[in-house]
Amino acid sequence: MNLQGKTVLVAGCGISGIAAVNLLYEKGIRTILYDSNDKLEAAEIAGRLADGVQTEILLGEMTEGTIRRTDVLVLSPGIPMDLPFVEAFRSAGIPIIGEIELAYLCGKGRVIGITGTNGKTTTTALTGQIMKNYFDSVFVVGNIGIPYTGVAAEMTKDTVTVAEISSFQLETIDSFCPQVSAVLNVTPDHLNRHHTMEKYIQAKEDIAKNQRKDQVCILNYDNANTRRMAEHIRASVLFFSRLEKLEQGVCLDQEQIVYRDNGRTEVICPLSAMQLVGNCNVENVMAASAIAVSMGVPTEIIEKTIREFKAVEHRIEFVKEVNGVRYYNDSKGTNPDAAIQGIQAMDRPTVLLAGGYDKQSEYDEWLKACEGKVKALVLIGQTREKIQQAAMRHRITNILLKDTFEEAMKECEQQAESGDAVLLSPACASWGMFDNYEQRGNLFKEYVRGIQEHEK
Ligand code: UMA
Repeated sequence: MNLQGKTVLVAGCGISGIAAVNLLYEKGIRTILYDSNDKLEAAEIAGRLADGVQTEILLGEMTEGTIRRTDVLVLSPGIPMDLPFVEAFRSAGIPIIGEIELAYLCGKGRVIGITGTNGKTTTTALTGQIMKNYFDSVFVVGNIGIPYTGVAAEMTKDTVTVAEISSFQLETIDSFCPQVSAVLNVTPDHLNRHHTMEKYIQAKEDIAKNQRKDQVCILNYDNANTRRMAEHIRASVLFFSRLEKLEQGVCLDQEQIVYRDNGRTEVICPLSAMQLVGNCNVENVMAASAIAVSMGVPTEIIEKTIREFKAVEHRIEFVKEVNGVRYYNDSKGTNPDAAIQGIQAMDRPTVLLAGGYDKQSEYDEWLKACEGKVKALVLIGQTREKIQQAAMRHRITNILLKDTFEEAMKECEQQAESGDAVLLSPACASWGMFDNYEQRGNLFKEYVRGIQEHEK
């Protein structure tokens, strides 16, 4: 798609939209920056653009006139494709792409695209670190919190870009074609946005839709949804499995992560050398290893990076022990499946702080994993009553509903005794009470760091 001489409307004034406008301006392309939230201040938005960048800023209702002036619509990931204003652009025959597609069109070099319901951020961060330890020019971008468009202009043909890509972002790709793609797992999430599980799985599978035979797609053999994808994908599939010994792929052999290639076994790393904990992280490390092997990175570099790599922020992150209580921040546990991993990683009675924005998730599996381990369940946000109802079916009786995060934290502190854990693992998105999960996790950590030791 050639954007020269066109007018591009960038929808969404979050970090993606701002980065997209900066990139387009640098390329000499006229932009309109639009946000449906009319409470935003145009001057404040302009202040977030790079120095000297000029754009028209429009807020509130979309008008016919603006649609007529637009040649291409670039959507931020948080904007669903089925909103009436997006429909209006589609009916007018205006091409719609996402911020990832725009960055891909403007960027250079080889791309690694990583998606999946859970583990994306850890796998992307670890893969990025492995690449940085081997290649000279590496960017780590995408859903991890760094807009891809923000760095696309700096790329060269030798650059390796490691991109974490959400299902939201995959809805609006067109020609995006990674050298290596990975789908880590697919379990129910974001069903309010994608409406059905089939559509959600399809969005994830689309990461590989443009890949050719000489490119690679890494899939999780242990997850039925991702294993099935191998039947439709054109790229060469490389599986990883924590549960099965594969003939071809990355798997476990005598407590070691190994790469097996037609009967030849190459040891990548002993499990005991990993600093990351939990089965979910064994899978993330396997996926990153499979990606690295596919990119031609030597095993020694992969092993060294795995040994040195620590947990990413907000993912079962140990914060502090105070008054004998261990506090863990798993704010990135934004869906029930991720939150199952959070509770499974606890080895002591746990006060669990959960609840938030309603993504129409089902909570039973997660609450089943909480049975016998959660001594108090403190709930906040839009989903608190729904979770309370479900929790009662799972013999969780000590349930406390709180209006604010601060009140919830006070309650957690009171409920926990020496030898317990307090875990923030909400099973829900943060929206409604916070801007994002990072803000929620940072507030948790701030509160915990302020808790005083009792007099002994
Ligand atoms: N907006 C509209 N109309 C709408 C909806 C939103 O105008 O109907 C506007 C909002 O008023 C706001 C802007 O869009 O001003 C926000 O855009 P955005 O929601 O796309 O957020 P960004 O700040 O651009 O951040 C996005 C991703 N956010 C979402 O997918 C919701 C970030 O992922 C990502 O890190 C960033 O791009 C860089 O690529 C966050 C996320 O929560 C971490 N992702 C979900 C997840 O991980 O589960 C998918």
